[in-house]
Amino acid sequence: MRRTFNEHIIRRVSDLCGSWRFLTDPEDKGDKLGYANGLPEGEMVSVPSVWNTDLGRLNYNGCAWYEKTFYSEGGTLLFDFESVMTKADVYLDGEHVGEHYGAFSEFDIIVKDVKSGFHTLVVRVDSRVNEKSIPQERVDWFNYGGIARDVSVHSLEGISILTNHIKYTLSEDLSSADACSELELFNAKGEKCSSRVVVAIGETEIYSANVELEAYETKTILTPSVKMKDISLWDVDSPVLYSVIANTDTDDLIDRIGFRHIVAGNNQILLNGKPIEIRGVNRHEEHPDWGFAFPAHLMKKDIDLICDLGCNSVRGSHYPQSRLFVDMLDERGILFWSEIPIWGGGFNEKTLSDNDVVERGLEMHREMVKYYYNHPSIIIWGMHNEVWTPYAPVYNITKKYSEFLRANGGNRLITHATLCPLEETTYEFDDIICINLYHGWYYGDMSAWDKLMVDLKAYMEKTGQTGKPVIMSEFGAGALAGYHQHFDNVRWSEEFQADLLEYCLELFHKTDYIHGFYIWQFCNIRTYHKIDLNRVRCFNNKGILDEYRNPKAGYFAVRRLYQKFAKE
Ligand code: ADA
Repeated sequence: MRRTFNEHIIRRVSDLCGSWRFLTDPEDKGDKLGYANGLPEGEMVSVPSVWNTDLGRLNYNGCAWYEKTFYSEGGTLLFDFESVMTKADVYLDGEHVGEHYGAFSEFDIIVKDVKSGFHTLVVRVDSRVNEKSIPQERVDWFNYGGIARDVSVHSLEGISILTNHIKYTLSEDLSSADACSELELFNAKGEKCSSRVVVAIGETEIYSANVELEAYETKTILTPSVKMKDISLWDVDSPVLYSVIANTDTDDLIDRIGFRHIVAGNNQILLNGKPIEIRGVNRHEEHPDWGFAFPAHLMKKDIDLICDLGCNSVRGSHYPQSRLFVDMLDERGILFWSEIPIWGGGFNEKTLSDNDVVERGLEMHREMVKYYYNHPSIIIWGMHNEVWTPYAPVYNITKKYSEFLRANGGNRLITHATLCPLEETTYEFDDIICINLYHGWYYGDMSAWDKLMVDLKAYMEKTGQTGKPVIMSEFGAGALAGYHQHFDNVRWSEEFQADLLEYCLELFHKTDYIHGFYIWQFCNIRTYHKIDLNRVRCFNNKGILDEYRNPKAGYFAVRRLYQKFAKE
């Protein structure tokens, strides 16, 4: 498990990253051939990785098998997978022990009664897309396949802690918090078992009690609230984090929280009671050499660049990004928008009416909340991106997802990114209105932005949304790195992109009901070769950095304005 700190001191955890045997299965016959018991052949690859960045495999889309041998003293084991792209079937010593769908969601699989000795873990990975997939085939990023984030195996003994969400309410003056813990406990023993369970936030013990569970029972406990006085807030200029340690007699789980409050309304976004303007970028967690198996040192570099730009926020477009990255944002006081990969352009009305797809989306929200709940940097949950909201079923989906997030998502703003701001039917479910538009690039000229500022205000009044803060969540233009022009309006030049971004940022910044902006996009990304939107080189070239993080003129234009706005 890659975090910036150790999650366990008591629990025995073995890292399963490193060399795995790997075999592609283009005809999908591995099941019949018994690959689940062990691969007959294969090359050694390094996990985490995606296979498409290997020589000759860029466009391989299908099944592949991974095998790893490991030693365990046995008992109850928990296998933690941070990201398998996209469908995973997991086999232990030939037995199917679990499966998971969804490229960017972490999941774990518990296996009981494992014998002591060497074991073979086999994972069948299927990257193919069908009519029930999230995202759909038509998407503006590359559909990589592989085991893209870390894998580990944990020995669970006695009463074990599966999750620990710290819930708190701040006093009006923000100096104290009523905090409690929602603990998911599991008895890893095949007989009744009891243990003392203790939870502490920093130096303050907020819970200590004996808990008894039946054999293999899972139980969720909401502990009583405890007042914590004189707390330090987590804020952008002072990101104070508290350790959270949960212990049983045989297990532990360590995490961190930050106390902060976010609210939107009355034409402002207030972080810890103070108005804030969001200065952000959209970031894919992708690199041409590693795909989605993104190295830690590059995460730090991305954040250094994001800070250098003068940003105070990142939108994790369009899926949950590594928790390691979010840990780094927690530590550096950068606000984060986390969303699931419902990328509207690929979804037609029929798919959006399909109950399996809707439930799959809900499950992705559940997983996002489960693993990311404690991160203070996450201030926004995104439900979907550019789904065509005038479609009838979208109203119900948005209602369903917003109800789930409101009930379970903690103190966060809920939104979706729309591309039809003047036809929207679902603003009522949002705390902030988020708009993706490409005037001056795909359609319209720059004056269309000025007109939008007027029309949107009128539409919000008409639909009863006045006072809800607006964020411009995507806008931008393609630029080929190194292509320069003296003349105005030469598409694909770095100057064209820089001019468009400057125009937009200055306009949005002076518009009273707009409270933030996320540039599309931080850096170029590799994309789906069939997407019909001028993807020169098969990349989306709207990055203000190229895909290797070299700056274009747009980077310096944005930096000049963001740093200026930050000082105002
Ligand atoms: C959309 C979408 C992005 C990207 C962008 C573009 O707004 O949300 O993922 O595809 O358009 O570059 O066209």
